[in-house]
Amino acid sequence: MSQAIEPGSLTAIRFRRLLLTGAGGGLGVELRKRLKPYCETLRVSDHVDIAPAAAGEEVKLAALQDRAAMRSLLANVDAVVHMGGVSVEGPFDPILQANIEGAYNLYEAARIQKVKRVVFASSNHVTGFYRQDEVIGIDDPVRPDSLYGVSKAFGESLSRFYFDRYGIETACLRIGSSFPEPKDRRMLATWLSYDDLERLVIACLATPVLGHTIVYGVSDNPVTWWDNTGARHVGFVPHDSSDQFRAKLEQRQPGIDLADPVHVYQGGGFVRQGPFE
Ligand code: 15L
Repeated sequence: MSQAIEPGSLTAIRFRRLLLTGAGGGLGVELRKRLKPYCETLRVSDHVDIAPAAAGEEVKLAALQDRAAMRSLLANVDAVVHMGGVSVEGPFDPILQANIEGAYNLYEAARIQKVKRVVFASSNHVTGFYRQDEVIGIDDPVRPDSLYGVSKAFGESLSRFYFDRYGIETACLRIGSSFPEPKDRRMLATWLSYDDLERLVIACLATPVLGHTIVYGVSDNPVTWWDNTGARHVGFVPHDSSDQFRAKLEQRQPGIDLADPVHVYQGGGFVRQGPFE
């Protein structure tokens, strides 16, 4: 089923019930609209209030660190798109609760409720301490650039364990910069359009044999640091490119100071945040 996937198209893929966590976050709000056509019921969740249920939706509030709530959240779902958790660098405790304990609770709930596929929002910050003059593949060792990146590396490792031990398939999406358009020159390399985000998530849900895989979430940008060759079985083919924004961003940011680690490492600004204690 890895045919070309057009955003918004009703393909052969149709789930009975999909769960989207983090539905109130930036990408969650976007995916909430976009996943709906692919399922009979979209269960959406967050730990804070989100927009009420529309037709074909169920809203369930649950904190990721609440093990019992997570267990009931995953009941009767075919697959999970896990966008929940802390999505930026910051103090350790919230990251510990949402991204580390939360990931454990999610996978334990998946095991107990017999959910067999998860699309896990990881991040490019798992490998943010590679340099911008390196092109890395999905099997290169992790080099997190932040506590946040470390927590996502934990989620990737945990999901690997749940695949090897219990057969729960996961795609770890090392999402680049998914915004309506790239905001700075770094994002010319890391940008993932919303349409390509949808293509990526649907490809991961639709591919017949997913296994456990890492895939960089990035559009078809001319400059790239990430090689997804090892994840070709997912069938993700990005269509968009950051090139249309290049002139504007180069004009806005004409010089790059290579003495600044922000411009040397793939993780950009994340590499010099903290410490927080
Ligand atoms: C991320 O992981 C963040 O969630 C997002 O806010 C962006 O900062 C992105 O990485 C990025 O690297 O641009």
